Amino acid sequence: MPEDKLLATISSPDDLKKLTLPELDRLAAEIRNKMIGDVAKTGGHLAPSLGVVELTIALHYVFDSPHDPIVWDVGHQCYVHKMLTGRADSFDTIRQYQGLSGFPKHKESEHDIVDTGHSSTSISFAVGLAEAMKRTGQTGKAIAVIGDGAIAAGLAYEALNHAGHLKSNVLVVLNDNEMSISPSVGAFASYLARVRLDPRYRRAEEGFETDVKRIPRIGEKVYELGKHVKSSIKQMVVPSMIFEELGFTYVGPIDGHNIDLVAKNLRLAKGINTPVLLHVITKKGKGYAPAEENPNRFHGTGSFDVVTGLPVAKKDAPPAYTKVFGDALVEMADADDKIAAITAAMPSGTGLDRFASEFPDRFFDVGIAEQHAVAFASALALGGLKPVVAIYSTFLQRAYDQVIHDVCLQGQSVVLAVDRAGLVGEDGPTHHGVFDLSYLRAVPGLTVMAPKDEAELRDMIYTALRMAGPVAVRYPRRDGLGVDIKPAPKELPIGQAETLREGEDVALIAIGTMVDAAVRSAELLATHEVSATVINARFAKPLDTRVIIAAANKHKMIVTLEENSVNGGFGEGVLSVLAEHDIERDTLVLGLPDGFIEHGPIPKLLDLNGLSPEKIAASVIARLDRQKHRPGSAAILKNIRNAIKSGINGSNDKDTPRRSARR
Ligand SMILES: Cc1ncc(C[n+]2csc(CCOP(=O)(O)OP(=O)(O)O)c2C)c(N)n1
Repeated sequence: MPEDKLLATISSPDDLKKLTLPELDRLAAEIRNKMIGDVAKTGGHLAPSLGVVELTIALHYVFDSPHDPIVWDVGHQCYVHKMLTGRADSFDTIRQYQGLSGFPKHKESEHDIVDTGHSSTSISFAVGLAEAMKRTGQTGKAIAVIGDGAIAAGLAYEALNHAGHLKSNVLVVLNDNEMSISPSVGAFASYLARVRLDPRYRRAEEGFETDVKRIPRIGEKVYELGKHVKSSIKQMVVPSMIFEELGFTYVGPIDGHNIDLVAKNLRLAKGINTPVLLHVITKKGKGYAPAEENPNRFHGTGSFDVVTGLPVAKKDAPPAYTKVFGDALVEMADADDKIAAITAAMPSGTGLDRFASEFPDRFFDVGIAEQHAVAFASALALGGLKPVVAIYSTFLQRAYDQVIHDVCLQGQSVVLAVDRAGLVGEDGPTHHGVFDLSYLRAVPGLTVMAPKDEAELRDMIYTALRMAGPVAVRYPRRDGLGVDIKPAPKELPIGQAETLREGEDVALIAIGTMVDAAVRSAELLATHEVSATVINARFAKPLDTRVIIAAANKHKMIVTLEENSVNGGFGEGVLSVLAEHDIERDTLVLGLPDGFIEHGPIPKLLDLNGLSPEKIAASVIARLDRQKHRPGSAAILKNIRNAIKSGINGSNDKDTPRRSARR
């Protein structure tokens, strides 16, 4: 096992530039070793980062970050970059609460140009930076590093198209490992495979280089000058060299694990001030056998045993919501051959892998293309199928216009299975799904539901598939509560809430994950002589107006609870029902604050943001006391105030977005 001798000497990319080529190779081994050891404990995006060790070293060796801004697409492969830019010492805190983020984060380092987590934005950023730098007299080359999965998304293509038009000074490094999370799909992936394998192309490239270089004295110079000619030769022999057509000088494909070769080609690219695309071939998981053999599992892994590569055994837990969804859909599709399932490059993440293997003819992986996934689903519905699109809440944001324009305006019966709704934990602000109740509630004609437990999720999917019109079901990235799942799913009445507990003083009206929290807070409140009604709203749209009004009339206070931003969320919906009916009642809207929430364990983040049962109870009692609805002893009040104070301080850990410097 290599020691971290060389890595210990690197506190910035400048230190890297002092090393010799053999030392760079040794450094690569040290980085791999440290990354595997640390991620085995913290979990994280191991395979993508193992695949770019040499590429990252070569980039920082040749370019001057941040003068030459490097934008990492998605950002899940940035671990080596973090280690080379002064964060090797704290790398073992990655993804831990208040530790390093698992994604680029500007507040951590000036080398992290943008905070990312969603795919296919890097070329847009590189082009924008290049154009801004040009107009503000800054030198430097803007670089985007993008994978073969992410480059197939519409957004990346739009940026390539624009870069070619502007002739921007950008370098796009295409990190081609033939994998998205699962193997890359689609015609573009097949195209890249043809480029990789085309022997005519390889012969042409090697022949051009060696033939020209052999010309005595002037060979090297002609080779340099002939870079553009070389591209044209490729165009003649490789069918439709798409990047050249878009205005890029195409270089490659080259072995991305050969630091010398990558550095040489990066230097070539550095000398060209129009768009260049360098195509590097890498192996996902490179250098760690279990990750090379199973790059899908090691794309994003929990903690594991370094020797065996096996996950650290988890205690027996109820099935995750995602699994319950996947199994329910298989069961329902078995009985109804009109049901089709769609994923945007996440068959296993969304639990659709079982559906894919059992009904391959009705399963569509569209690649990282959420917009297309939703519009395509609408068309499947138009054609008579019953499409279910499973997308994480945070990634559905990208398809918002398709939800409005292509599904709801058309009134198509599409089921949006909105996974990872709520806080997601260690992936942090780019991945928390805390806006969907707000953005979906605004769409006319869309029914929006959230289950209180895994059994209700199954009922909701069943209900959604039986109703006419568009419907979204949002559920969390969490294990279920361990409730019984009845043999037959039941159809739920649309727009009807369910009362779980009757009380006198306050009504806790909760949706989704917050229903369980409300039940527990009601138990805590009872110990403080506050009797609480608990209502499972089930629907964020349509709201159960009748139940809300009755609750407001019966109780001193209405409390709404949601694992979503309070801005435009469920609670605001309830408030507008009260306002509409001229009901004046004390209200408390509990949810996530107006801010981006950092990474950390879900229970901790919930507690910090006042959404644990204890904090909910404390907030309720404090408000009741303020309103003099409850006598409240001084001691209780003091405890409550302290609890709330620490909650508020904790939740101030929110991420404040950086403002662009105005010069
Ligand atoms: C908009 C969006 N959709 C889905 C994802 C989930 N996701 C993260 S990485 C990834 C695969 C990226 O593949 P590729 O670009 O080839 O990079 P690799 O992981 O192979 O290095 C996906 C689908 C995302 N981050 N953003």
